[in-house]
Amino acid sequence: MNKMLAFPKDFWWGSAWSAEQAEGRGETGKAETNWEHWFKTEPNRFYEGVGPEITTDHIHRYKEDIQLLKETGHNSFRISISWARMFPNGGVGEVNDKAISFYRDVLTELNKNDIKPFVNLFHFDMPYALEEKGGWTSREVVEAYVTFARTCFHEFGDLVYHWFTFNEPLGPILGGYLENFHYPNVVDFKKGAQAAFNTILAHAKAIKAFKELNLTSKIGVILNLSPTYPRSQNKQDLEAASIADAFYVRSFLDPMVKGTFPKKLVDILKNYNQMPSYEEVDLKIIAENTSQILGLNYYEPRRVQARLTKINEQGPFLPEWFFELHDMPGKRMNIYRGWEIYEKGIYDLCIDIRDNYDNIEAFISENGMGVANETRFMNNDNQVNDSYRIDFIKDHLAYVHKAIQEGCRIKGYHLWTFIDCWSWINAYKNRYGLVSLDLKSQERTIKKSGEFYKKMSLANGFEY
Ligand code: BGP
Repeated sequence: MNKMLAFPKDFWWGSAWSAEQAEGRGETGKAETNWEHWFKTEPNRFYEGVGPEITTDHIHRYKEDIQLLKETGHNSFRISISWARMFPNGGVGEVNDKAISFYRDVLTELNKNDIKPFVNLFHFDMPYALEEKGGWTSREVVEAYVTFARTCFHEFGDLVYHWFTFNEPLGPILGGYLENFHYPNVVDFKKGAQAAFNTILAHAKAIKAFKELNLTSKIGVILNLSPTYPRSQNKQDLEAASIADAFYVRSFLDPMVKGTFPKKLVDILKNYNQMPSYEEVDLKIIAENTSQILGLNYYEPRRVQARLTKINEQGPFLPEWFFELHDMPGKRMNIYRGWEIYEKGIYDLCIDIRDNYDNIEAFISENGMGVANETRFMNNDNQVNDSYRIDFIKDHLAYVHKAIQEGCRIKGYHLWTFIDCWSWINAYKNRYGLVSLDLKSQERTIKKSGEFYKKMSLANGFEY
């Protein structure tokens, strides 16, 4: 028999998206972003040649959209603030009054509707002029980011519930400096390590600036943390998994939450001459300014085995010198996105945070299922009958519920995403929303999952 899974009082039911993926250019003035620039120079990299200018057009429709947030049961919602909109002169200089008005309007409207605004500062997009200066490898960019952050705290601090410095800081490092799915798309580990270090420093400096303002909200970071599973319990596989975990999980989690760097990772970087440059004072700033709240993005696990094939150590240094990904037979896939579906991963992740990170206050900040050609599942009323997404949400939430029962401080669940929105490189291929979007008419229609989400939020739980 089904039983009711009830969540703690005031649980945050919501979803997330980002400025570049949802807003559209609008008329406020905005610097060219790294993504806009990349699209201009290499449009063929983007699915069906669709770039970031074709969006959900939230900038013109935010009032209507906030009503849809209500209708889909949101009591909280994460947006990001566009750095390029706030500082249209290449990310520095005069702040843009029109951008301030736009974001203040959105945040006021959210509060008026009892939807707690969660605001993130960096979600992959930066003014292209700063990217040209070296992006995150440049100290100048770190300082420009801290000015951007301080300006946002100052202008919007009275309207924001919780702040986040970065969304998935690993993404731009992996994609930009190792794996070719993010600007500047080069293969250069050492540059990537420098960009990662500077990102961690920027996070700490933004927290320092935040604390100086004595706001009542909290500030933290949103990390994509795929739990790492070894193929077997043999020594070589365990060691391979532990190295992969150091590169991809502890690399940001440790410094951004604990203020320290994982020894295993530092030792490898030293041995292979891949250390970034830094000053002693940076380490002090990082140690003293850690996250007060942690967002957990979870999509799929990372399965790892010891290297079977020998690596050419003459080529550029790569984390994969030390492990291989393991293609586990029988794993369940979301074939559209090519990601494994493994619900228990979300539970293992929560337990890791409980046991190894002082049980810091946390929430699931992204989790979701991207599906191609969703119009296939439309009924006669143009409504997408996405029962697969409802099952996906329930199966993951059941594990979140179990983690909470076992003492994890998980305060909410945010789905990726609200209305189908543009995605990095994949454009509109995979749809994730609770609300579907007709790209031509811009018409929004609540999917079955949106109706379910409202019911679940009102009941503060669901039958399972
Ligand atoms: C996360 C990002 C989101 C979103 C999501 C879905 O990593 O924070 O911005 O895009 O993944 O991924 P994708 O759009 O690539 O399918």
